Amino acid sequence: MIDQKTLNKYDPIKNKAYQLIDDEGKPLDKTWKPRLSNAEILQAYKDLLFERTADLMAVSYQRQGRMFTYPPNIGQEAIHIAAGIVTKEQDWLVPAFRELGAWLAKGVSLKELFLYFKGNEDGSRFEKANRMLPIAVPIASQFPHAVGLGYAINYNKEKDTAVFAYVGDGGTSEGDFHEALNFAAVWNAPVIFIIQNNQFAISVPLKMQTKSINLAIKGLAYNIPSLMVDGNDFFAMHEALSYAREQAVAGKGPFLIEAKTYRTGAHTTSDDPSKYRSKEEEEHWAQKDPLKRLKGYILHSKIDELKDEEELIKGFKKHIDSEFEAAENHPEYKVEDVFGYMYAELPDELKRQKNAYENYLRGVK
Ligand SMILES: Cc1ncc(C[n+]2csc(CCOP(=O)(O)OP(=O)(O)O)c2C)c(N)n1
Ligand SMILES: [Mg+2]
Repeated sequence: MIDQKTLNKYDPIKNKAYQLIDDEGKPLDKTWKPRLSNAEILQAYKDLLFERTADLMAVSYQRQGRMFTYPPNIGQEAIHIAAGIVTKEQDWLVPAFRELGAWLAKGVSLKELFLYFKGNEDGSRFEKANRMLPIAVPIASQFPHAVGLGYAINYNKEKDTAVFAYVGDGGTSEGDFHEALNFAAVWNAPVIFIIQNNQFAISVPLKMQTKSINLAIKGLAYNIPSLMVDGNDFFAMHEALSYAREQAVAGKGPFLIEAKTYRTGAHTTSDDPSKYRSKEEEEHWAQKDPLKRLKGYILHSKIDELKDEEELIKGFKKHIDSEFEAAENHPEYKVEDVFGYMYAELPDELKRQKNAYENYLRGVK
């Protein structure tokens, strides 16, 4: 359990990440017991496996030319699944663009996900996801919105409600990040800021992004309790997020978590990371893979032998394919919808683009 003593021990100035299991999934402290039941742990593992399977298939659909782009989540799943468990129906989810498992837990369908990355705005409708903002590609622009929601929760005296807001390591260099943290603290807004520090902003490594010793330390300047957590350790993330939410809904204001992780895949399907990072680095982080570590824990502690994994993946793939088919069979958006709603009268340049696109669709050169 996290308490004030833990927060002191892991004061960001000490630059030590909060961690509960090692790279093999063995608890660092033998007396530690998870706050989740064995059945919940097993379900979490299946959810991690599902996110990974869906994510790999999404990359594959894009490679087949059936989707425009996609930002892979591989390597960051422990953060998403832990957050999915902690986030309640009445909580707000304020996404960036790389938290697939957390979206699914909120009720986003894979069909919607695929439609979004096929450029169809119906993918942003989130019909079953209560209280979730749209995916935010403009880096860190979502953070002030998260604080506004936190302010509203206080203003409306909503009980047992918090905001979970995501940003990347690159996003911490944006003004929006700092403005949001400042006002969240001033307004005592119940916002849990989650920085997914996956070591890169496209090709820019963390050391070129900041001179700070870590990213959690940025919260301290705004007097926000902050914790650097091993983001590939499912249990450490679950503990940290649970504590952060308990504090937020108890009226203690915002909390910041730096989840230290690694973007195992490319930035998006348009990127080739072999141009800017080494095999050694990738191998170092592969040892810390979140799925491998949780699997290790389940096997060591004899929760399950995970014998039906292949069957499970087969079933997942069938479901994922059927969701993709549903996205492909969804009505196409009209060209008018792309150009129609910004200007009363279309400027000449956009008229030219619309015309060129219509000709392209008609096959006219
Ligand atoms: C305001 C803004 N500037 C630049 C970009 C282009 N861009 C897209 S993703 C990205 C890097 C983001 O890195 P990080 O915040 O670490 O998130 P990650 O992609 O690693 O999850 C950049 C610069 C953008 N989308 N928005
Ligand atoms: Mg990053």
